[in-house]
Amino acid sequence: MKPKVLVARAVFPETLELLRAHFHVVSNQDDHIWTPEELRSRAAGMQGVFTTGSERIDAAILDACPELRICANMAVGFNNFDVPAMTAKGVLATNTPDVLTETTADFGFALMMATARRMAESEHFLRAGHWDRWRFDMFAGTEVHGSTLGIIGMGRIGQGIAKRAAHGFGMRVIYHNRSRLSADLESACKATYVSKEELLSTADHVMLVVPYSAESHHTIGAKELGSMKPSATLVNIARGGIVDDAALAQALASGQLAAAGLDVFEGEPKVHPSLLKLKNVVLTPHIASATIKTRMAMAQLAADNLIAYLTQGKAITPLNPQVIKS
Ligand code: 8YV
Repeated sequence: MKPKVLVARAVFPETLELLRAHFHVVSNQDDHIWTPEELRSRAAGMQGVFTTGSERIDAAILDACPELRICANMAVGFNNFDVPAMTAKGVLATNTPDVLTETTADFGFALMMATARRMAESEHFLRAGHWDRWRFDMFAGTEVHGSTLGIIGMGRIGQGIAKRAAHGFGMRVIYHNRSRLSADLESACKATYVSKEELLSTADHVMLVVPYSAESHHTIGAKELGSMKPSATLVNIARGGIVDDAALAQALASGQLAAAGLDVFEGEPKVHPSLLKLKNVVLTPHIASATIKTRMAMAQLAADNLIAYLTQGKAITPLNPQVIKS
């Protein structure tokens, strides 16, 4: 009998077709947002679950689904997985690294440019019919080329952004990371390691690409915002919760910080109401990896992990490889 797999959100028809060739598939093609209880009852009896970053896999669902063997996340971030609990229950966790690196780096860079050069604010102004003349300082923003970019979180995506900045825009790149990169990687990225304090006080643009964890919660709060240059911009393409959004809204409203670009939010899809009222913030709905090609590659990799594990006991991108029996 074919193993049973739950696809927890709507996905590409091609992904479902591929999964159906190997599994008995129950899918949520109507894209209902299930409560944790609904997810639990639908996952009961399944051997695999295809998740996105929105579905939480924790001890409660693992207890309710003793037959579960793998959860394949269509995301590189996996803060929706309680990996230690999964490991304890012998459930494999997989994610989708690499396939989204360059696309996400493109978006981070684009969001920084849109923020610094006030693209969203000026577009709204034009559409609202307010443009009646040229002015010497109209939507004058902050320089990008030749300025200093500070990257917090120098994994694959951070490195992709550093290369774009240093090689394409002649920016000076400084970074802070839990561990320092090798000399080879630092030279490929033309990036200099500095303390978080030095980064915040020196950078003209700060980019957050750090994974979410209890440790990285509110990496940027009121204190950190207070140590940034008033002319600086802040971009978050990492995860909601890395920034204290209420403190950020206050800093943007008071002129303590020039502008921000946010693709992720605390408690998304809800957005802090104060942020919605501000002009000096560019807001996008968690789309940094959203090109058709990249999203298809992410879906394919999640599906391939399910197929490899449930049909051959192997995995392509395991997060807890220790559960795989040799
Ligand atoms: C996903 C992301 O689109 O990969 C990640 O970690 O944040 C995005 O690329 C999102 O998590 C939905 O799965």
